[in-house]
Amino acid sequence: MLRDPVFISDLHLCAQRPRTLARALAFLDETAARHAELVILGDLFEYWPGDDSLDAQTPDDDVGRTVVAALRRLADRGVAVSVMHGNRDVLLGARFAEAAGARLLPDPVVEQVGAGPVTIPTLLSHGDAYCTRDTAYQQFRLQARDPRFQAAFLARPLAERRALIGQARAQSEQEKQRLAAEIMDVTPEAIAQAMREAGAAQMIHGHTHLPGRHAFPLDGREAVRWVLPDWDHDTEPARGGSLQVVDGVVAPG
Ligand SMILES: [Mn+2]
Repeated sequence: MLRDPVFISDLHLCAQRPRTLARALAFLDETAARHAELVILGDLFEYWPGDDSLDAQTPDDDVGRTVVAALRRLADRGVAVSVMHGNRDVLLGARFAEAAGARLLPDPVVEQVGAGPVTIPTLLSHGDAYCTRDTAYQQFRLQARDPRFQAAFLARPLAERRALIGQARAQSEQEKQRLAAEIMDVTPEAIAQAMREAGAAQMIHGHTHLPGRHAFPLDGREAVRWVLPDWDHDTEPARGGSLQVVDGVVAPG
């Protein structure tokens, strides 16, 4: 049950985007005063090389510690903080969660979402699993989420992991330019199947950076899929934002 939640995703926080970080920290502070629950649906960080980065000294590690401390302050003020893995921070682990005072959410997960007596079963996901037309990415995704692969990766020295992630990020930037926009969006059939299996007529996800509300028929009733915006306050025009629940209905925050 998520009571009076606010949802965000795809902040891609890193030292290279100081204004986005500042905006995110201000948002977290405001959230404590306005909401009972904060739900982060993936890609809070631009990349996460492992929880041992909390002991390391690059500018990105400073960002990691700063954000963990901000989440911890929220938790200490009574806000329930939930974090789902994105494709970029799939290695957020138990130590991160404990330091941040957060619980890690599985992907996908169905939660009762509401802000009053009315709650609606809602499918929550980062969203990348439904971009099924990008078959090369789906293969990579399976590997990146395989516990044995993760253990082997985390056994490498931190500097080496950082370098490998840097290569993967550069490669994925190139891929994005090559692939048609349609391939990088979710597949409607994959969404319909996931919502049907979950018994949910409402869904919230991020990942695609295509914020919006999509209403469509699903087994004879109306289903609604909300897509969260990504955040970037270091380029013009600045973008970002959240979703909340007003009178039992999801609405832009
Ligand atoms: Mn993503």
